[in-house]
Formats: sequence, C-alpha cells, structure tokens
Amino acid sequence: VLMSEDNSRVTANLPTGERVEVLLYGATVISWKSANGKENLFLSSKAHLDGSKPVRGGIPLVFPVFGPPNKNHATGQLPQHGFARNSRWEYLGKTSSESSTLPNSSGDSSVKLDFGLSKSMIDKTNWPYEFALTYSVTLSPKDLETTLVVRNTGTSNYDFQTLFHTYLQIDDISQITVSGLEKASFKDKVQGGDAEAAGEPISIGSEVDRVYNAPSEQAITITENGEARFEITRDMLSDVVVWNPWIEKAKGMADFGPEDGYKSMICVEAGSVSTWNNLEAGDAWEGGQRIKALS
Ligand code: TA6
Repeated sequence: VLMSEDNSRVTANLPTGERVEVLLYGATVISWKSANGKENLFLSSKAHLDGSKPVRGGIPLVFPVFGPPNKNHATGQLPQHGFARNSRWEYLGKTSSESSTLPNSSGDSSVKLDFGLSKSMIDKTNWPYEFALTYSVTLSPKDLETTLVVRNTGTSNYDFQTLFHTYLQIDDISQITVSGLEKASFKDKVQGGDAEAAGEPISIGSEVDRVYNAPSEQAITITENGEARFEITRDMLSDVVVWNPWIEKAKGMADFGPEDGYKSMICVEAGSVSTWNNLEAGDAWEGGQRIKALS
C-alpha cells in the first residue's frame, strides 16, 4: 500500500495484479483495475482531482443526503449528495490477508483500506449532528467491496441517507442490459413520478435516472453484448440508482469528458436513499456493496 508523495491518494496492489486507488478527498475510489490491467471504473477526463469539486467518476460517497436536499429538512443546508464526497478524509491504515496467518478461503490475498471522517474534521458541516464515519475499501481478486459504518457520536438521534455513486466503465452503452431489477418499482426522475416494475432487463437508449427499490438480497448484473461484465451484491442497501446522462446532460456538465463519454459509462448505485435511516445516539449503522468484475 502506497501513500502518494503529495499525500493526496492511497494505492494498493495485489500480488495477482489487481490495483485500487483512493483519493483522500471524498475517500473517492478513482481507479480499480483487474489483474489484466483493465480499468473497471469510469473517470471523466475532466474530473477535478484536486479537491476543488466532487470527482466526476469512480465511486463518490453520498452521505448524509441523496440528491438536492429538502430545504426544510435537517440536511437542507447541505450541497447535493451531502458533504462526505467533498471533505478530506484521513487514511486509517490497511489490513491485508497475506499478513494474517490464514489467507482467505480461496487462498488469494486481499487488502482492506480504512478511511475516517468525523464532524471535528470538517470546519462547517451545516448539519447539526455528531458523527464518525469509517469507510473501508477492500480489494480482492475480481472483487471490490466498499463498506460504510456510520456512528452517531452525539446525544440525539438523526436521519441519514447514503449511497455509493459508482461509475462503471463499459465499452458501448447501446450493448448494455442491467438485470435483477425486473420486479422492482422505481422513481423515474426523467419522466417524473413513480413507475411499475418493467418486468424485463433495463437497456439504455436515452437519459435514464431512476431509483429502483430492490431488496438487498437481489444481485444486480450488468451485461454487455450478452456477456456478464459486473455483478453487484448489497448489504443493508435496498435501493439501486441507474443513471446515464446521455448526450445533452453530458454536454451540460463542465467536468464530464470526453463529450461522448456517456457511451462508455453507466452508473449503477447501491444505496439507502428512498427513505431515511434513523440512528439513535451512540448507535452505529453498517452497509456495503461488493462489485465483482466478471470479464
Ligand atoms: O445518481 C444520479 C444523480 O442523482 C443524477 O440525478 C445526477 O444529478 C447525478 O446524480 C450526478 O450528480 P452530481 O451532483 O454528481 O452532478
């Protein structure tokens, strides 16, 4: 595990060749490479990586609110998607299986990077509650796991939402289908309103921005040209956002590049965003996702 010269990012490699890179700004995973060197995450060519704005790509972390906050909610003063992705986290250290006496079941090695963010580390959260977040990024052969622990370190309970805003790198959006959500109703943010389950896999031929309600137990598979590319499994996250900005919205984002980059990305985002998680003072909540790179 290496900390960069400028202390801006942490990189970990496995002996089998897999690699993950995490920006301390937002604890944003900005690269996840398979053993063959293939990059699994989309990172805009115009993404800001200097902390001047949330990263356009990789896996931004959404907390404590998803989307534009409601002005008369406790999160009303926060930026869209909250403050976790635009705060500087601290690197807490690594745990790797090769250092343990018993490698994991498949005998492969894995490495877990831990990051922390607490209220005292942020000069103005514009959110009246105490919290301590621990975010773990675990790299193992073919898998990347991200887990968030939210600890209420204050004296009153509060509501929060959270989501991993994962930008997956693909070759051609027109060849993509997303399955596992056939039975899930969804909130359609492009058409407006709620929609019934489609009953078939999702394909993308225009701007898509949907919040699907799908039990955590349901795995999500992203297939390209009939070949399974990624599988996402979830823990404690009962929503899946599927987003592609398409042509106009991609053009409208100054930090989205190349202009036709919408063709080589799809956001499939595991989260708990359609309701509020209430956390008692002193309690902790944990949720996570595991993304398997299948090809
Ligand atoms: O996850 C989908 C979404 O909520 C879209 O509505 C779009 O706003 C996207 O997030 C990106 O948001 P950002 O604040 O990163 O520009």
